[in-house]
Amino acid sequence: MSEEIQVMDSNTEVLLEKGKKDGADTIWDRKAAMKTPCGFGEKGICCRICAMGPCRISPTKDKGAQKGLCGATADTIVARNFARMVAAGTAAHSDHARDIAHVLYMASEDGNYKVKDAGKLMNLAKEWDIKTENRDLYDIAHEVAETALNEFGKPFGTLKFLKRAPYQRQQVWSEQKIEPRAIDREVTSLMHSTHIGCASDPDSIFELSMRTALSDGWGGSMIGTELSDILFGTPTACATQANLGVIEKNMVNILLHGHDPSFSEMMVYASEDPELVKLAKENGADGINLVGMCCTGNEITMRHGVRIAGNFYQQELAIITGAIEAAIVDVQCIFPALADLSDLYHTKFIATSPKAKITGAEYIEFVEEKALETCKGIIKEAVLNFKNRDMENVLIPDNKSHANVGYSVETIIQCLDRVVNSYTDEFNTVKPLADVIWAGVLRGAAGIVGCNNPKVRYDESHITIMKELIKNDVIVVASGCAAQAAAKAGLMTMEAKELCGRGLKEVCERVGIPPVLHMGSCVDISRILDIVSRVAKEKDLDNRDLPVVGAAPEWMSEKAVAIGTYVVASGIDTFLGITPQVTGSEYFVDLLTNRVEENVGAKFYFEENPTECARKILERIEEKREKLGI
Ligand code: WCC
Ligand code: FE2
Repeated sequence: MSEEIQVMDSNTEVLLEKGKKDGADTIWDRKAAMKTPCGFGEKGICCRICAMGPCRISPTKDKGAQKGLCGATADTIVARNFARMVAAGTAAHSDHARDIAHVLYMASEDGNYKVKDAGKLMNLAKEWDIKTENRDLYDIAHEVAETALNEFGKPFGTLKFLKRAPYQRQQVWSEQKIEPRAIDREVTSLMHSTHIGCASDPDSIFELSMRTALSDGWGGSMIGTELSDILFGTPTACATQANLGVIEKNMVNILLHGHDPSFSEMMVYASEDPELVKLAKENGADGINLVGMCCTGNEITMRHGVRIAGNFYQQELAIITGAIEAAIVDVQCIFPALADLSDLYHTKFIATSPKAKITGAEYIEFVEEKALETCKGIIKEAVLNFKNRDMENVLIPDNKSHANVGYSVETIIQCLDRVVNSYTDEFNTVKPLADVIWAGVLRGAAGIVGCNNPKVRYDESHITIMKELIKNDVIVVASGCAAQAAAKAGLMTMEAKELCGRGLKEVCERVGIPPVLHMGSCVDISRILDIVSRVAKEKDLDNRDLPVVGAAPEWMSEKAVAIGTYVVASGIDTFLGITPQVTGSEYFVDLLTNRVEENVGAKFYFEENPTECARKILERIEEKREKLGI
């Protein structure tokens, strides 16, 4: 397998070489041009919240400025900067979810958007006390959508999904006063508290950050996942392929990159339109090849098996192949650099969201009311662009791996049902999973998520940690760009069981699953919260008691800061492979990596060395097992 990583690397090298020849400017060039990052920013001690500054706190104690003009210390400034990352991350996930809720609100029997998973809709309606008997399916859908939309701004009460957590966890939240109320309220409130002259107590700022982050994990993200499943179908196990080799030489290649499945789903349908396929053939191509990147890639591979071109760091490399007719994006994780890069090739770079207009990109607004029509128009542009491709300047690496994806909680439970002893056990529960963990066949579970970050070698931290864990009988669930790293490295195949310890290997064989399970996009980390909570409830325990961890080995985005914070606040230790910009305050570092455990039963670990990180994860898992006496 390590050979595979090297092959992946050589692909990257080859494309970078080509890029250089073509005059491309990539993230690696820009990183080199950036030289040493700003030391104050890196430590989180630059404050530009008001216009008296920017104020920079001297990193050396007793020398230079120790306070900003208002008197804010490094502890306050670091905490506020961290909090504002949480607020932005929560806003991004949740605003995505709000759009999905609006789409569910407009769904109809004869419209572009329909309810695909009526069972899931009914379950959610019941959970939310919405009447279902003798009611039209779409009436119910609309009321569910409206209820979800109210979660963003309701004036009273706390978020509905909090009740999905084990009651012990709900108690922790209540005691700590971090139960999130309405989602928008938490984001707004945190922005208010971190305004000049408001909160300065770092402990309090972090508590408020946890409350806001929880409104992401158990609010926005969970709404995003649930409603997407209702609209587009709950993912089921399916086969796909991953890596740049999925780009096809003789096809119209359309790269879909971004996040919102109401857009990408419609693109999948539109790409199957016989008229457009015919047009592609008339233009000399063999057909239309849709490939995905980042979370959009995850959404459409989970539900349709659409192949994954790559993860975050590969967005430029895909265009450098010279074989992408159109790179189409909506929101989040899109390099503005793609505009200039596309200009070097025939690639059309098309932005579609009013929330993310991009300088230099063509703009075709995606309007949900005319979803299919808009998508067909966009695909037509791509098809007509095929003739402009310079065939001489195409380089598609052939590397691609097989992967089995689509492991929603429902699908995992279905797989587990295969091993249920029907005389003694119940179907449709996570009990078999809890049982194998308790028996020690599996030592525990790890959720490995997040981005790529040029501070470390792409995908290497993800893969090193995953391989080390599965070797030691820790099952891995993955989402986001970490999941795509696993897919590319072949860790999502059935054959990957050969890399596992004896226990996990047996589980993979008997349950028929790969050792690393693709659970979806970044908002789908809510699925991970869901399954962990189900296991905890099965054993009448809190999440904090379970031998499970979260890890974001190569994270970079504000969304990841929100995620890490809600995972910790949910009672699950979180290992960060990139140290966040907080080291300017020893006090705040100690809070995140130590003291917070007293309050919520979990903490952050910062560990940049992946082998060491895996070792610490295993150690922590064993510690939890020991406490449980298992
Ligand atoms: Ni989620 Fe990170 Fe990928 Fe973007 S798509 S790059 S936040 S992991
Ligand atoms: Fe994402």
